[in-house]
Amino acid sequence: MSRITLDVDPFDETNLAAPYPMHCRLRDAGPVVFLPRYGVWAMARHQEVYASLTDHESFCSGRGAGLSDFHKEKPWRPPSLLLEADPPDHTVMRGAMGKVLSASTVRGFRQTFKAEADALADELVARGHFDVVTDLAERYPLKVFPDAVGLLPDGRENLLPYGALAFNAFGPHNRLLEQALASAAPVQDWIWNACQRDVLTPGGLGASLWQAADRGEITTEQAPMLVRSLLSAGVDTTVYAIGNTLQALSANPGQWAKLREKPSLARFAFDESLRYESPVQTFFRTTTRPIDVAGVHLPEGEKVLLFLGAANRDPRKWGEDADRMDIARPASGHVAFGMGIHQCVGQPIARLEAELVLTALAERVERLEPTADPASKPNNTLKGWSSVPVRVHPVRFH
Ligand code: OVP
Repeated sequence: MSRITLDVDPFDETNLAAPYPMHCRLRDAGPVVFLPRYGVWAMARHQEVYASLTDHESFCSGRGAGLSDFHKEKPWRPPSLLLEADPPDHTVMRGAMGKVLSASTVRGFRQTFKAEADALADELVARGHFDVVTDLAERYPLKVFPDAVGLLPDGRENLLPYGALAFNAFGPHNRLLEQALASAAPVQDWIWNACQRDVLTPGGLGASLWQAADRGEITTEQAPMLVRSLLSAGVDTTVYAIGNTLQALSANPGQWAKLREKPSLARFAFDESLRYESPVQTFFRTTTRPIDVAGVHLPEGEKVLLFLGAANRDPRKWGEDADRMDIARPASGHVAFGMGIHQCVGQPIARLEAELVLTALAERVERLEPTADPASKPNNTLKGWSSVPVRVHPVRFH
């Protein structure tokens, strides 16, 4: 079968802010299409995205999870030992990180994370109106996660700019990346310092990674790199995820009502939100060998752009109402956390944060009403909002 090409720019700011019409074009054009603008291939249907994510032998991560091919260009920072690595090296790092972020460790955070969620919900409901993004989705993870890692209180304002940089850097060298790079040097220096053993609080996730080095499971060079992964992947992702979930629920009052009725649906509501508006929209892989995809030939060494956010709205997988948010829908099988050996290792902590925030609000808020249109936050990889103003109608007898 011959190559289908499509002249779209997925990293153009209009498409980043409103990607869904472009997703539809990409999916309908074919199972795999060539984007001449960047010289890369793209997959936007669930079937092919899922198949590529679970075939790490043919679609590797070691040449970068962004547009840049690490065989051809120098990476903007030393590559992540997790995200930008392949077996067998990746396997060892994943083992160490998986142990540190295990379900049992994360269970230990529940009490403190819940107290913070409840206190914040009390404060915001008492206020009557607030911004879902700046007052909640940014504040909550920025408190509980750095505490869990064991960061000192000073300098935490560097975390969001660093995340914005890391996620813009997966895209092309456009205005967004330029802006993020402009003041990046002190931010990068602060982050690297925060990864060192002597500044991490005992008992935190960061210290646990250093203990893995003491036990010889990883090296003392690898330990700070894995702490860096926590700080790169653990903040913005949860900020966007919580923001997107509450934006979608405020725009769909019927869905909020369902959650109100049964707050134990919080975890399902979160999965459906991740499907409906995926915080991480795209990642790249690189072909390790010539490979046929649905009858189309891809050479070795080609970048392939995987549209996680489009796969999660593919009507071929989800049915004709794929664009509707429905917290009662079985959303499992979404690829918002990826799939296969690289599937999000921080899921337990992300899910805990979301569950506690959603439950705290669902218990206290009868109605979550938008008071203005949400403003989108442009990023080459992340889809989300910079501002989502709402008014809350409190439950009478909470
Ligand atoms: C969403 C991710 C994102 C950015 C950085 C890293 C991981 C890392 O390992 O540094 S996964």
